[in-house]
Amino acid sequence: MKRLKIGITCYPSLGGSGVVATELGKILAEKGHEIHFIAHSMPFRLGKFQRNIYYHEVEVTDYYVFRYPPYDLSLASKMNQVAQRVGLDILHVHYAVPHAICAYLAKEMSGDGLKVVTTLHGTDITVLAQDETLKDIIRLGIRKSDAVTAVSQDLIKETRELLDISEPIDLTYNFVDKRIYYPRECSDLRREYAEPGEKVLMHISNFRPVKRTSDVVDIFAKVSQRMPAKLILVGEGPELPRLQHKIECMGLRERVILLGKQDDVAQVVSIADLMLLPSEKESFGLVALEAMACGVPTIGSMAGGIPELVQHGVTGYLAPIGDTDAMAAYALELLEDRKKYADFREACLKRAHEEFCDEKISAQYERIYYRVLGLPAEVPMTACQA
Ligand code: GMT
Repeated sequence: MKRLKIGITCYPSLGGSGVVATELGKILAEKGHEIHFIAHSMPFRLGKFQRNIYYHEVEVTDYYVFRYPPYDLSLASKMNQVAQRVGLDILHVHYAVPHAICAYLAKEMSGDGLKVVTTLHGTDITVLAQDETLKDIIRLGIRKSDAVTAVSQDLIKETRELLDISEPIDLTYNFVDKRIYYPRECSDLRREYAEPGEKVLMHISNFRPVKRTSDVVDIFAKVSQRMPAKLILVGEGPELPRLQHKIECMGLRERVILLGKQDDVAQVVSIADLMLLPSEKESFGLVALEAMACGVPTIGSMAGGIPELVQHGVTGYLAPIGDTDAMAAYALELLEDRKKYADFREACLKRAHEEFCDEKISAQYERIYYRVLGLPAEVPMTACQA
């Protein structure tokens, strides 16, 4: 099979999409492909040196006539330079705007040999495609890509509805590396945050309004009225100050722990009994998958692609958006029944490690690359072994 040269562009410091793009690049590099990250800063999950991985920083040209220095043009130019210099086969961009448009420009500059794959992650469609000023350019980016993938069936459906797109869109779910995401031994760490007998509920996000973090606190308050519990909040974002005020007002300060941003999510998640994800919009919910892979069930909303990941009554429970009474009742049901909790935990591990493992999903991406290049793809269908 031909070893590919793949350029990857993502938002290097942004949650789920940046994580998926970076982890995919690392896995493809392990498989022998040559990976070139092209971004304004080093993707935060890239970590230490790895064979077959290169990083190209985009520098923005400032000039006195520019009111807004044009990052998008600098990115397109850098993509073109890298493509020509190393002979890229594929530019795989994560997020439609501006990355798909920049890739289109780079392809126009470097020639048709360069193929563009665009992965839609969520708010590039569910929020930005609702904006009339951006709709046409997002549609152009999608139409000019050689292949488009989306991280859930729900996102595919929404893309078609919002943008009137009929071209094929491949489904490529988020994935976890099971060498990293498995139940870690964490009793010492857990003791630092919770007394023996206390349950630990957790929420991880960028605290944007779509995450409905106020619901997280309401669910927790209802649970902690019935059993000793702690809430651990991981991440930072615009809603956090308001949330802290709410926590104070509800007299929950002693029961809520704010960990801020954390890199080693697998370690942190392993101390939780339940993950809470009551989002308004969520194209997939990578954090619920990461929790699942560590044996932690999710209680969440039926938003977007969450039901494609969390099987109601098997690996977690889902309720309508905003129904915090139902979510709290489900949390209590699971936490009060040891046998049921153990069954859910086992189902979580099996599903995450078998259905959403890195080997399986990275092979799907490879097949898409070979397809757009018109090359035979002998990538095995699935190689996951729990
Ligand atoms: O959830 C976020 O706000 C971060 C966001 C992002 O753009 O990185 O995550 C989106 O992409 C992830 C990876 O595909 C998905 O797992 C998240 O569900 C999705 N977030 C939303 O749809 C809100």
